[in-house]
Amino acid sequence: MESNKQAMKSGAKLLVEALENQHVDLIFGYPGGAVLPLYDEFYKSNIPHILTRHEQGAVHAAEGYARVTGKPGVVVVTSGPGATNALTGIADAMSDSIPLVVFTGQVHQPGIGKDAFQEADMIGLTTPITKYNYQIRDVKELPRIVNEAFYIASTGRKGPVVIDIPKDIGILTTANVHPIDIELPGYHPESTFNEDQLSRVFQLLKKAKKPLILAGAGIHHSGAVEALQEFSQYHQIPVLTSLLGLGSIPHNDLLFLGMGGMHGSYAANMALSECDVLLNFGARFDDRLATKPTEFAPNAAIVHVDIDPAELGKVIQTDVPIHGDCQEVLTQLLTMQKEPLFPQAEWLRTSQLRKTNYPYKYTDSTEIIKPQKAIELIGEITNGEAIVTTDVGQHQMWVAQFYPFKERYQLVTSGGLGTMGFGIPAAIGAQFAYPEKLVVCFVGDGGFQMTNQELAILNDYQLNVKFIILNNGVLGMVKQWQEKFHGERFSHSIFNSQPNFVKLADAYGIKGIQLTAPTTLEADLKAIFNETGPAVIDIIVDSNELVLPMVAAGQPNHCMEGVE
Ligand SMILES: Cc1ncc(C[n+]2csc(CCOP(=O)(O)OP(=O)(O)O)c2C)c(N)n1
Repeated sequence: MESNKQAMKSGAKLLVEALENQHVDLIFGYPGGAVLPLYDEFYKSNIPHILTRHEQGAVHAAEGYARVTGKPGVVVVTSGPGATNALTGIADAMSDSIPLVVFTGQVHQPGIGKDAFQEADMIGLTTPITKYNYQIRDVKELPRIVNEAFYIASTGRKGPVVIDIPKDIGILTTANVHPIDIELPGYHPESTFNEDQLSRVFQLLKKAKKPLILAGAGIHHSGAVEALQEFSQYHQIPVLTSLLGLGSIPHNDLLFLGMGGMHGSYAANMALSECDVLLNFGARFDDRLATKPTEFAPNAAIVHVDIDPAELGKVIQTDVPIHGDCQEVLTQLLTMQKEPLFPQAEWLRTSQLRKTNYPYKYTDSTEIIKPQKAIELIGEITNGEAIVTTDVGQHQMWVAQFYPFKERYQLVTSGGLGTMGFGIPAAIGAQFAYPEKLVVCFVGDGGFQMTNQELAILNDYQLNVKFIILNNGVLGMVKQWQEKFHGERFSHSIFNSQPNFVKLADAYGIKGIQLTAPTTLEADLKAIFNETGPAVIDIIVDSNELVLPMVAAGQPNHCMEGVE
């Protein structure tokens, strides 16, 4: 006799099925008591799971994966300390609008709120640093919640979603799953712009003598790179980017003026202070870019396109606020355009001349390796085609200035939160996403010591990641600020000793090498990059080097120090 009884399934089984439905092809995580039922099910599943060595590493690795694919990264951590270790990565993803779905374990339901072993209030802790969060209280809800979480993480302004799963939910079984259609009445991720607003953009551009485009991360997130390039090309409008917008236009494109802001190029910052129309596509006027909001682009009518309406007018008064996905807006602008709007060449010529006459520069030396030189050489050796991850500090800014980015998603860096410890695990995540590509991670000697335990994964999987430690023996960016703004009182920014990074690499089963000679640097780097597989390259660099130009915090963009 045929039975029409549905099979009973545990919460853990339902979770794996829900992940399969979402085509999840990788999980980063770290087990523990509260998630053991889930891990038991992972054991039987075909979805690969990467065991990181710390939960912070798991989240940054998932971010690396998400930042180069655009797909949500998936993380599983246990309750209490496992979950709190994940907070930095979650906040990092929130700050840069990176799609993540993070499953945190929770104590069993009767123990919640009773200080049970390894309990932490993940809803309370993650509410300000997630796009949304859930705690599952009924096993039947699990498939719907997982589907919603993926939808929320990857639509509109992307971001991290946390799902807190009490241990008993993983074990409890059910035959009946609640309907899983997504119904989120309060959630409207779609664009709401209209044609009148776009007509206003053309009206402004028609009158403009000095139009300028600012390309932010929204260009990458929405897949608008081609549309941006076509639009700027057609009308011959110069483009600057934010840090996270790098790669939206190739570094050697004549229209590209460089990155703007605190350590941006002279050409980009001068263009910002002189333009008469500024079209901002998907940048959030961060204070590292809009260094003095009250004097930002003072002569310009400002158009701001953003998928998050809360961004419009948040920092800078905007003449034409457009709530929209950058790709949709640019595509529509392309269909509406008639004649090229900007046939006069004076503004473009001035901007380009500034780019040629005032490039990022440094004084090379035969005595000591200059960090900028190392980055330049690696840019040449990799033909500007590596996926580049950075940590946070001076090296991050030099990479932004000197690595010749060409493409969407090529730079993986912690922009908004500025998280040291990000670079190593993010490189690992990016490499899992694109095993055939070379990944180069630039990291300072400070940041390297925050998450270097993740090197263990390199040995497990023989990933093709080259870690470049730009080793200046100091917390370079902190020391730079102390030099400029704290009377050269280098309070706790100089390391008394450093581990032997080559031996450390060796301990993790990875090739390690130290480079100290400027004269053989190029040949040494070529030899290392000729071999595939992981390597840690400890480059001893000048500790007195500054990141220039520099606009001091609170100064307007044109007040750049270090431009000659
Ligand atoms: C987790 C964390 N702690 C502290 C800081 C503050 N901070 C910003 S840059 C920096 C120095 C980084 O030094 P290093 O990693 O050696 O890189 P460098 O600046 O020398 O290139 C510090 C401490 C931070 N961004 N993140």
